[in-house]
This record gives sequence, structure tokens and C-alpha cells, in this order.
Amino acid sequence: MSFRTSPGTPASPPSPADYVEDVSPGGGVLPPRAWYAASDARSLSLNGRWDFRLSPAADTEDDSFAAEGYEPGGWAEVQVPGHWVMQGHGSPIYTNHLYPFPVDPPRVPAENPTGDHLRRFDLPPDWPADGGTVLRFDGVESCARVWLNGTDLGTFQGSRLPHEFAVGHLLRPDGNVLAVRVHQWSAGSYLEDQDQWWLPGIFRDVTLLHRPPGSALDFFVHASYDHREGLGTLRVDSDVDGRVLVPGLDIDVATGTPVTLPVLPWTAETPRLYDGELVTEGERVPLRIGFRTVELHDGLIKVNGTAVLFKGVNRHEWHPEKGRALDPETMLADVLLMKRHNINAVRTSHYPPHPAFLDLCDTYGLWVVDECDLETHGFTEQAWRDNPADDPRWTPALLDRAARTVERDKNHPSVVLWSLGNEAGTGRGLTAMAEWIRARDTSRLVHYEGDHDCRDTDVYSRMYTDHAEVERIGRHQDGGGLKRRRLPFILCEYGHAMGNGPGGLADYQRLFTSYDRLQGGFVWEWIDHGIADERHGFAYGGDFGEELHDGNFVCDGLLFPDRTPSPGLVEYKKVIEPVRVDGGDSFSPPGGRREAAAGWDGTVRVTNGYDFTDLSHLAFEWSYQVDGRSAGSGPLVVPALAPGETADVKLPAPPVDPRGAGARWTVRAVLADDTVWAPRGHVVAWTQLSVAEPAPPSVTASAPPVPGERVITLGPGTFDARTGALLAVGGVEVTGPRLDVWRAPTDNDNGAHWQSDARHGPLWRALGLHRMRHRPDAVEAGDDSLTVRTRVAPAARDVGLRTVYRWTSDGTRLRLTVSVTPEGRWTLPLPRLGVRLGLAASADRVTWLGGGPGEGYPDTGSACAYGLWESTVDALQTPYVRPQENGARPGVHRAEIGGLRIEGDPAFWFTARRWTTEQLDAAEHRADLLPGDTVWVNLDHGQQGIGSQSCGPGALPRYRLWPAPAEFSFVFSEITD
Ligand code: IPT
Repeated sequence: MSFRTSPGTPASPPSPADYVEDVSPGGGVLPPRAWYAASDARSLSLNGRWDFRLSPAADTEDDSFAAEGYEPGGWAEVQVPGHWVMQGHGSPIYTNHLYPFPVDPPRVPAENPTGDHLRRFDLPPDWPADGGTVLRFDGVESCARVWLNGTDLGTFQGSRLPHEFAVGHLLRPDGNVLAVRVHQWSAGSYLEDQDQWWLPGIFRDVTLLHRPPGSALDFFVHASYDHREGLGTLRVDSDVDGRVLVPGLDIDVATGTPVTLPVLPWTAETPRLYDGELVTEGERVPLRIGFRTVELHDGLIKVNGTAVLFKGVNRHEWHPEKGRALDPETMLADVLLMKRHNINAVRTSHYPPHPAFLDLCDTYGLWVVDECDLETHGFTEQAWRDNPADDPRWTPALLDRAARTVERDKNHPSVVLWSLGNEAGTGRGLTAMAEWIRARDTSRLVHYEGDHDCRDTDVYSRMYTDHAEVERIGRHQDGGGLKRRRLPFILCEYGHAMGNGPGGLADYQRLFTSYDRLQGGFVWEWIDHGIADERHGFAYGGDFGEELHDGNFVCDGLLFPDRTPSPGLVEYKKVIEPVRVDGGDSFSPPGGRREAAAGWDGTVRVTNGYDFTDLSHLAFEWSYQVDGRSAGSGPLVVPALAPGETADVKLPAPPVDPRGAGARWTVRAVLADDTVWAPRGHVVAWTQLSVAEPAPPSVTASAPPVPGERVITLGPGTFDARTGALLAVGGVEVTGPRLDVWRAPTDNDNGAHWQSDARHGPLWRALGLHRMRHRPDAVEAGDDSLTVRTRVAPAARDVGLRTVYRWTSDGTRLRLTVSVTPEGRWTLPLPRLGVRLGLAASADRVTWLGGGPGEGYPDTGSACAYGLWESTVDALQTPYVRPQENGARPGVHRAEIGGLRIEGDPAFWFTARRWTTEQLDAAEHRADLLPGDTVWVNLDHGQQGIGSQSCGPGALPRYRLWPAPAEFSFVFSEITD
């Protein structure tokens, strides 16, 4: 790098292109306006292969590439939309809130990867000669300078916002050249510190839009609904006068003219859209009109007069190969997955999504909190000093972002709240944004979490608040200023879905449904941002040699990166299901063990938990299972209850007598007909009720232990005479079983480094629970039992678990009773408490009678149904992007694997894997897990809850596994049938 000098002045650094570090939003672009995909005016997509050249700094190359006649010899090619770092040029960087460059606003590093893009295009032969043409960029990260046919059009920042240029005067029929220079870092980067991969590039569509004479400019569809009268009022304000046509409602009025008439309202549950058109002299623009009124009334967010309960998720845009360049199929996949999992709301964290996503939300029905492209979280490192959100020099940029968000998306009925941004502190810029938005759009409410006094917001919003505080807020016992006390509450982020978890969702949902003020929340977050990677399976922060990074904190979604639902999503679906079926009990522990109250007469109470729809779209079915097998099923007649209504419905007489076996009713609510988002028969809600638990296994101790030289035999069991360890059950070779308390800490066990509460993962390790020593103290052969006494404890500590294994047999079966007595002063709960045993690698097929089909832990098992399940060892694994404890099936009475039958007394947690817990613990990526020559089986009496401490509260006290005297039994037998 050379320093320019001039006579008499000291050397000064070169000034990078001024616009890159300019706090203003850019220059040369057209004012923001409503976005629409298509009208009858012509358009031309410029997506496709573009010539591409990457330079290491903003000023490495001059701008001669933008001049007429430039030949991009030796350039590479990239796909637009796309990020160059996802296409082999440079690499992604992941940081949570730390800026990956020195904080010196608005300056950015000299190392500023800059991508020059060139696109040649001809106009279609019939491209109209009259009127103008606009060039639209839907998203470029983070700063662009644009030339067409050698003419400098201008610059812009605001990565996830549209920017348009008037280009008609520059176009020619053939040989047009569009040149775009994109800088990874700009002043705008300070406003985009959004806990995601930093991914430069032209990552959304580039389109030429013909603007015929008399074409539409901006327009605002106002469509409200009066729920008392059942009347909608439509008024379309348009910069260009014209007519508004809605054939389905016989509407044909001038723009600006209100018309009131009976309509069906739009809600997320009933997304009724009316097709219409805005007709100006030169253009017909399709309209999709949804009538709905959003208001704050009686301290509640109401839509069409009804308070809504948000069952939401935070959605970042993500694709494991394309980053944030999402194709329409992926957007649709997200919406369908949400609808099928009972999700009714999306917060577009932390920027406006591709506009096509909002079209899908309108069509399929999702409430949207549309968030502005703004976050300055890194300033928290300096106690928010110099925060752009409170610095008037940045206010124009903030207002530009607010305007581009609102103007683009204002015609979507699904958008019910505008969000100012995320984690941007508080300040004058935010207040200015809120004021601007309120003046522009009175039909929606304003959200922002960072302002706990709610000066700028219409809703009190928090993130990761623990259950106890949420309950206080629900009871209006949380204090706060007068304004806040009158506002409804939402958790804009909760249930941090990083790795195994989140735990505690059901406990939150009970609060949301108990207190009116609590209007629900948005789980963090929708999808893991893992990057498909040959080395690792999926890569996360640090895998690209970043100098600063936040590891797998970027993988904290309900979907794995390839959009496979994680157990967290299955749990969330169950927790938020819109129909409740109760059998007189009030609480469901994991493993599908909801028990009917004593003396229950077979009546279930059905409650409609929808906000707007009755139950007529659902069909109800009962089934009766004995030991997990269906013994009968049939339809259940449930009245078409209105929202909030309850009915008692009697189940039929049990079809069979369970005779000592376990018996359960299952009631399902399924779609009665096909919908646009799921077929007929799709399960919306279900409940299981236990009427009889299986009789515990009984083994009459009748066989005596027979001591030999090296081994002791007891019934089918062969034991090591010295250590008392079981070696075989009949012909099945076994390693162990012995006490095991270790689990590979989950992300939620490990917690976040800023958490002030005890973080169990690191404390467990410090105590040495991952390296427990087993000391055999005695092997005692009695008349009808073999007793092995041991002490299990970590080096360097005086705490331990006195453990007695007592074996008995009736000649064919072997019963193990484990008694555990803690010694010393334990200050931590245990990760797990049970036994671990090894089986030959040929063990593959697994069946179990208990909770399934997926995993479940004490505070995550709502979605586990009791049944007779079948799987393989491989399929039992939940492939968290960073390997950790997973795969336990709760409430298991019986499991069969590798020729061994295992019955529990009481029911146990069952886990089987082809690697040890220690190997699971050591692995950093999926690809590190390699099958060994043993299948390791854990049979657990207890498991510590999961919680959400990777960013929120830990497991609630009732889900913690405190060391206490415990006794539990298993019965082992060789499967011979
Ligand atoms: C919160 C952020 O708002 C969100 O973007 C994400 O980073 C989340 O945390 C963690 O995954 S902020 C946190 C400090 C509570």
C-alpha cells in the first residue's frame, strides 16, 4: 500500500472510496415504494451467471471495469443471486455480536474484500420503446456501486432492502453491460451485526422493470375489518390515479376512494385473500387483499377484535449451500414446515426477508413481525458508547432502512407488527424510526425488544426471560413504568434451540395460556445455519479459519441445516397444538405417560385453542393400545367448538380387557380434508391417556450363584469372579453393565459464557464426572443372589456414589437391582444416573415399548408417545451439528437389542450408540463420529433436564437430577423366540 503525500503535509492514509464509509444510505437510488413480483408491464430477470473478480481491498482495482468496452479476461463467474464466499471465493465468517473488524465507526478495514460483477444483456426484441425502465436490486451485502453502460448510477447500503435506479435513458437494444462493485464491509456493516455468517454478494434478485407511461408508482392498500359488523373497508392510495378492481367483491372504484362492504376477514388461521387489481393508465398491478384490523385494545394485541396468541419462530434466511440466497422452493418449504408444526407466527429476524416469503405468509396464513435490517449489538462491548442508534449522524440511514422496510412490505396482510430491529440499544435514531413508521402506517403496531421502558414500542417484548419472571409479568407484578404496565407481553426470543433442546417449552406454554397479558413468543430460532462441508458434514463458526468466531452458536435452530426437523420442532409442535384433550389430569410428564385420574369414567375434555376457527375442519379419532399394539380404533364425535370452547366427550367402552398389560387411549385430531399446507389425515393434535400400567417384571430368585474358577454363573448370567462384572446373558456377550453418570454435555448444559447462573457442563467436568473411577469392594455369592459392592468416584474429590449391584435369577432371567447412595457433599445435579453396557457391533435392530419415536428428556418429552417402536442403532441418533448427548427414549418398559431383552422396574431412559459417551463428547462435528466394535447401551433411571441455558435459563429446578439415594432394577434375558 502506498501513502499519498503532498508537499508540506504529513503522510496520510489513502481515502477508500468515500461512499463505503459514508454513514448516509447512498445516492442515486429512487425513493422506496411498494414491492410486487409482477404486473402486466414487462420485466427481465438479470439473475444467472455473472463475470466476477475478487479484490482484497476496496481500492485495489480502479473502476475501469465499468467502462464501455471492458473485456473481463481472466475473470471467474458467480451465480447471481449468490454470495461469492459460498462459491469458492474467500470464505464466510461467523460472529455472534462481535464485529469482525475494529470498532471505529464508520471506518472499516483496509482489507475489504470487493467483488466486481459484470453482466451483459440484450433487451428482448419486443421490449417497449416508450416509458422508462427501472433496475431493481432486492439484496446486496453490504454496499454496492452500480454502473450501466459506463454511466455511474450511484451507490447504496442496506443489505436486505431493495434499491432501484432509473435506467431507461441508458438502455440500448443489445450489448448492455451492468457493472456492480460490491464491498464486504461498509459503514452499513455497523448496522448489520446480526449474529449470522457475514456473507457478501448480490444475494437476491436483480430485475429490470419496464415502466410504461402512466404506470403505477407507489401504492398503499388499506384493508380493515370491522368484526362487529362483519364489514371490510378498502381504500387503495396510489401515487398515480387509477381504479381499483376486486371482481369477487364487485368493487370498481377510483384509487383513494373508500368502499365498505361485507367480507370474510384475513387471519393467520383463515388467510382469506381477495384478488384485485390496481389499474393505472399504463399498468395493471395485481393486488392480494386481506381485510384485517390490528389494534392495541384493553392492553392486548387484537386482530379483528380478538387477542391473538403467537406460537412463533424467529426465521433467519438460510440454505446450507446457498446461504441467504433462497430459492422459491426453499421459502415454500419453510412455510409448509411451519404450518405443519402448528406454528402461526414468524419474526423475520433480523431483516426483511425475500419479499416472496411474505407472499407465502399471506397465502398460507402466518402472523409476521417484519423486522428492519438493523442491529448494532457489538457496541455492547463498549457499554453502547458511539452506538449509531443514538447518534444523529446515522439517523438518516436508520430512517432510510425503516422506510425501505415499510414501503416495500406495507401491502402484506400477514405483517401485523413492524420491528425496529434487534439488539441496537436505545436512542434517538430508534425513536425517530418509530415516529416515522407510526406516521406512515397507523394500521400496525411497533415492536422493539431493546427498549424495556417501551418508549418507542406498542408491546412489551423481552428475550430469554425465565419462567418465574414471565409469570410475574403475566400477573402484572413486574413493576415498570406506567406505559409498560399497560402493554401486552411477548417473548420475541425464547427457547434457544441450540443442540439438544430447548427444554422447558411446555412450561412456557402453560404460562402463555394462563395469563391474558402473555401473548406468546417466538422460539430462537428456525434453522441451524450450518454450511454443507465435505470435511465436517456441516461447518460452523471457526471452520473457515476465522480469527474471531462464535463456534456453533450459529447452529441453534429447530431444523437441521438440511431442513430435517429436529426433536425440538417436534416438541414445539406438540406443545403449541391448537386443540387440548384432557382426561382429568393436569400435567404430562415425558414418555407419553399422561395418567388418567383415579376413578376416571372415560370422559375426555376437548378444548378449542384456536383464536379464530372452530373445530369443524378436524376429524377426531380414538385408538386403544395394549402394550403398544392397537386393539381397536374408531372415530370420535366432537362438536365444532368455537374458539375457547370446551366439551366433554365420552370415549367408547374399552375394546378389550388389558389383563395386566399396559393400556392407553390415544385421541387424535386430524385434518378432515386436504388443505393447501397438508393432506387430509395430517395430525394436528393428540393426547394419550394411560388406563393401566404394565405389571412390573417379576423374577423369583430361585437359582443359586455357582462360583467357578474364573467365573460365577447365576441362571443365564456369567460373571467375572474377581470383579463381579456381567460377561454374558446366555449366548449374548455383554460388557458391563456398570454405573454411569456422564453424558456428553449438550450446548444447553454448557451454557453461554455470559450466564451468571451455574453452568453445569463445565462444572461437571471440573468435578470429574467424565472420569469416574469404579472400585470393586466385594463380590458376594449368597444363597440366591450375587452382590457386587463398589464405590464410584472421581479422582481428587471426596464425593462418591456407593453402588451395590444385586443380581438374582429364576433360571432363565436375570434381575439386576442397583442401589446408589451418594457420599460426601454434592453441590451439583448429576448428568444422568443409570448403567451402561456394551453389546457386539452386530446389534442393530432395536425395538422398545415406551416413549418414541424420537428422543425425549425430562423437559423435552411432550411429543413422545407411548408405543411399541422399532428402529436401528443408527436411526436412534439425533445428528446435532455439534455432537452431544442425544437419542434417549423416555419411559421405556422393555427394549430388545442384540439378542437381549431388557425390562425396567421402573421404566427407564434407553440410549444406544456405536460410540462411547467419551467419543461423543470429544467429537466436534458429525463426521468425527465413527462406529466402533461395540454398541453402547445406556439404561437410565434419571436424566438431568435440558433447559435453554445456551442463551437462556437452565433446566427448571424440578427437572434437575440431584444426587439422592436411589434404587432401580432391570431384568435381562436372552431372546430365544
Ligand atoms: C440474542 C439475539 O437477539 C439473537 O440474534 C441471537 O444472537 C440470540 O441471542 C442467540 O442465538 S441476544 C442474546 C445476548 C440474548
